[in-house]
Amino acid sequence: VTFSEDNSRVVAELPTGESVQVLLHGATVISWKDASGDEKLWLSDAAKLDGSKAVRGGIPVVFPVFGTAPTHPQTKGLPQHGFARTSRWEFLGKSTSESAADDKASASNEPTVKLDFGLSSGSPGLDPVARAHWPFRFNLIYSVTLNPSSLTTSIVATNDGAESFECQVLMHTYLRVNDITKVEIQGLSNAFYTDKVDAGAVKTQTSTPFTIAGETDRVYTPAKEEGVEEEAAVTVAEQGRPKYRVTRDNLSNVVVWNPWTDKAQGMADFEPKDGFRKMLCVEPGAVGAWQAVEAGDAFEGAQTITLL
Ligand code: TA6
Repeated sequence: VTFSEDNSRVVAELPTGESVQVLLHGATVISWKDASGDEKLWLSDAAKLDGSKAVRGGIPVVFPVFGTAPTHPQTKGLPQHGFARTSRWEFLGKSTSESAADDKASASNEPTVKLDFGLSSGSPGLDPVARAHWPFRFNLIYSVTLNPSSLTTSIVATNDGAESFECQVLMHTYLRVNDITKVEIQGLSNAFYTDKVDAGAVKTQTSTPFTIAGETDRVYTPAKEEGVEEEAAVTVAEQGRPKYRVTRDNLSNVVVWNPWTDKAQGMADFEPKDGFRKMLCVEPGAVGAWQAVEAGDAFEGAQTITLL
């Protein structure tokens, strides 16, 4: 694994050629490439990478609130999507397994690199809005794990204080696609969703194939298959060929978002303006309900995006 770190980002490349780039601002994954250098994440040409605002693209980390919660006493003072994506995280280190020798233990036999990032109530880089409006003692560990076929991002949110807090967690992944009009989203049929375009109406995903032909902003709560522990997978196919499989661990919701023309027009950092044709947000999260974290306890959640 080749590895480089400067004061703004961490870059890691596997011996097989895959790479990942993580900005310390927001611990935002801003690039994930396969062995041929093909970029898997969408990043706006006008994305701010200087820490002045949340990154438009890649995988912003949403914590402790998804959207805004004006009637929620603990988080009503926070900006949209909370403060994790606008704080400067610390790089805690990396662990790799790259040669077959190392892999004797793991059956995968694949080179892997894991990058760990931390943010806590005591972090110098914590967005001041957190101290002012969310005065809980917390610690976040965010891990980014790359192997030749997948990228996993996981978060552990620990309550280091004496009083419990409630939080929401989401990984706001901007997947790159070639042409959104040729994309189909599979695995959500019959799933309930709250439609944020249609003023929060609760609906059931019935139209199959699920394609995107306009502004789409839906919070899904996919049903768990009878007796099956893990969450149902969501597959993104393009021109009939499966491209990404998104699996979730302890994240019961999936947000599907595409801003389409007007919303893209309205975002200053969304460039090019027709870039919505090249992206689809599939966002695993725990956002349908508040996750209570008791003193000393932790909430853990993860997503894995597998290249198909
Ligand atoms: O994830 C969907 C969403 O909540 C949309 O409603 C839209 O607001 C999007 O997030 C982007 O939010 P941002 O604060 O990054 O502009």
